Amino acid sequence: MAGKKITRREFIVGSAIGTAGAVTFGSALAHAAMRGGGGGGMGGSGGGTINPPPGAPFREPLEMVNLSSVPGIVEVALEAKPAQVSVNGTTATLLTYNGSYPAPTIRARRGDILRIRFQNNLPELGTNILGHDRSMTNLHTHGLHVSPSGISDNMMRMFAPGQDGLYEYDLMKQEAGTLNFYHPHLHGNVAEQYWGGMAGALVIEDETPLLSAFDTHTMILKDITLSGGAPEPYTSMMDYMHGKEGNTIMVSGQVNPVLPIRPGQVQRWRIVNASNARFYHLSLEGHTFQVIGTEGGLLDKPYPLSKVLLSPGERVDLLVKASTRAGAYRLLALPYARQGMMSSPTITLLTMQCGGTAAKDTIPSVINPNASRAVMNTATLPKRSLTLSMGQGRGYINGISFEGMDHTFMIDSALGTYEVWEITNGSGMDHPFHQHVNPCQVLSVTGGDAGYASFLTTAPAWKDTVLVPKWGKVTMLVPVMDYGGTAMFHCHIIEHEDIGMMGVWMIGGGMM
Ligand SMILES: [Cu+2]
Repeated sequence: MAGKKITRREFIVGSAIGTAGAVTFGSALAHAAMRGGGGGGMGGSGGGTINPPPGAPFREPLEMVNLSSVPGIVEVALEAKPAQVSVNGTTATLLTYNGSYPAPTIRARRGDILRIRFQNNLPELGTNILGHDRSMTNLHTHGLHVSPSGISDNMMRMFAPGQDGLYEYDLMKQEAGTLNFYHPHLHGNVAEQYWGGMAGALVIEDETPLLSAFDTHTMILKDITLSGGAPEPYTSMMDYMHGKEGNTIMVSGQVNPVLPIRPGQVQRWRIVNASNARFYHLSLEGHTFQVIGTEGGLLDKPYPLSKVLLSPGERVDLLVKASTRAGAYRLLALPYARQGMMSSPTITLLTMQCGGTAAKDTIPSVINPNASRAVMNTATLPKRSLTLSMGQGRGYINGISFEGMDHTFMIDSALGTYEVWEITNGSGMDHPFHQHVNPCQVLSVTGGDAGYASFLTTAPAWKDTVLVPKWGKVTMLVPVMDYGGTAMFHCHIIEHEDIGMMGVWMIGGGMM
């Protein structure tokens, strides 16, 4: 068991693009104007449809090569650089890690030391419209319960073009069986680098063989709009206020890939929303998802859900048991209004092609017997109130727009304690709230999608990114465990982080 969880349990009382059929539109504002257009076949409930024809067979993201032969050490070389990539058949120069899109998947185990030899080979790119240098970068291992200090997950580091350095993460207390990811995290230019392609999966392997028999797929949901053979540039503050949504919507770099499955077969799908601002209200035609894990670990049992809402930064681990009836079933993103009344289109993300010899797989009834909801008297815990808001081209937490360590809302937390954070959304758009280092459990959700709220307030789900609905509120139980240092919390609509919807978390006094 992870030390993190043992510590928690001391407190636990009970257990409780461009293809034919694809529709092109520029900004979120355009969604409202688009009614019933597109490749058709489905009537979207307000936002139209994006229904490209089935594409090539689904391909897993590339795997990162482990350069270490020493047991217990995973060492990889990670290079940020521009590279020519085929985006749905169109060659474009994207910002990449190691030249691939999406970036290669890093795999490690709990207890490993993960070393990332990092090299910034981005060219000089000048200054963006927020006044930040586009060429500087750094690295965040999103979801890892590791130190935020030194050469670990330290957001204070930065790399100029040509600079290199070592990141090293002690995975001693990291939960097993988790899908995390990595991406840049340098305030003011993250949105452009992330939009341009810099994101990859970071898997901490399971510790039991329970799920190893199931075919497992890593699905990275990412969208982009190309312009002149490059990612469409950020040209106005509206790009930052709305967050960019692309007209080419991909699963692990492919538009509507075809995933074979046998009738009755069970597959494990691990899905990360690595899009800047697009939400995915997932649904699989003719099937129910069996949700078995969230960001912070595997759940006690499968939770049957017909729809899974995944906001930017969130991940879900699920089992799909194919119908006994052969045929094509589409993985869809259903219409969802993340701001105001404007619904997104219905989007075909992937086609599950069911056929061949029938399988007799069964969904396990127990997944992780150690998973439980933390139950404690929250009334006695320190309470933090955070209000997210937008205005004048900036994002705010408690009225302060992050500009640097000397201009930010700050939380000082004692190490080895629990806190209750109440996050209020004082704006008419949804904000996915992400805190580094320590995953939380959701105590209550006011507003937004009822299914999302009921799942997260009943399942023993650990979360590092939680959707705070427009004009709504989320309260969460936050363990402050194992690692002191200076960490961050922010909106994971990446543009909102860049315009200041971020704060600093001083844990145990903080450290640089
Ligand atoms: Cu936001």
